[in-house]
Amino acid sequence: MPHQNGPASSTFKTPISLETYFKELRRAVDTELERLLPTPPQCPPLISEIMRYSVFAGGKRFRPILTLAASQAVSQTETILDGALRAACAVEMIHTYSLIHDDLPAMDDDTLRRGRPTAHVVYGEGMAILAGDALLTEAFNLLAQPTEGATTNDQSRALRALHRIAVESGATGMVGGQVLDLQLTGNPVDKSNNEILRAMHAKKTGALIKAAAVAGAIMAKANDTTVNAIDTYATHLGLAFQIVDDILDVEGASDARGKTVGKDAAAGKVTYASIYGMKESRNQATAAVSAAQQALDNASLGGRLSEIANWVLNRSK
Ligand code: GRG
Repeated sequence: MPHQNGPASSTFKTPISLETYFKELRRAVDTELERLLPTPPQCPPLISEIMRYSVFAGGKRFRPILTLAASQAVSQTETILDGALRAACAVEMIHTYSLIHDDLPAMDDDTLRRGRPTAHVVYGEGMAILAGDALLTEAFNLLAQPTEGATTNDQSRALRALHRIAVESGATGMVGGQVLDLQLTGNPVDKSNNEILRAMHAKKTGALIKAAAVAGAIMAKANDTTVNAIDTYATHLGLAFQIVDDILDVEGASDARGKTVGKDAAAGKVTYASIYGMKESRNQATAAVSAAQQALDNASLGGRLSEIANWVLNRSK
């Protein structure tokens, strides 16, 4: 898969399986994250170690893969654009920070994440909080800093992507969703009140997934109509991702998922599974994926985005 700076120019290659495609993109993201994460002597060795401990613990890299796939769908090539790769890494840093903080005793109090003891278990709460803070800040540094050879247009696209990522990550997005989650825990809503459940999930999980896809589209020079189509696709995709996550928390296995399963019910969490049951939850996930596919069809967007939507529905971890 070519990896280049500047406008995309490569042509389609022999199709590879989705699994191989994921593997290749994961490798590209991991290599870039390794290169970009701060190292001593620029920062204390310990913060560099904790950031790497959590980032390289073996996540699926779903969000950065989505960023790259969205940029490829827009550019109509399988080229990995440097700008899209930077946005992909920024999104993964924010996602990892959110997991570190979510696992803290003050929040979900989890001891297992990505198959490893959580950061606060290994390094203590203070250091885990700081590693999360550092990842969040580094994500913003990544897209705000001027890159070699970048034009004014490249920089203004990076700023637009950064703005969108900020809106979807903060109080109006993921942080807001986490607030609703904490407020709702132990105060279950019922079916008649499902708007609250939807709003919580749209913000807590959906917002960053949406930002991931939209940032990829922006970095590939999508026009506003295409950005809106990707936005609609990713909104439905984020909902499906969360519903399936709720299902897997009931049906999945801890070793496959690399995190404690069954915790939602034990903690009195409001989930799709607890309100609708498994069958109706699965129906709703299927409907959300169909709506995501429809958004792609309406905008004649090809590439891997449709396969990714099907993967979300059928994933087991
Ligand atoms: C602390 C501000 C703040 C937000 C936390 C991410 C999050 C918000 C909470 C995590 C709780 C949770 C299980 C949410 C369900 C969806 C989700 C984000 C799952 C984890 O994402 P994956 O499955 O994880 O992509 P990997 O490890 O593969 O990257």
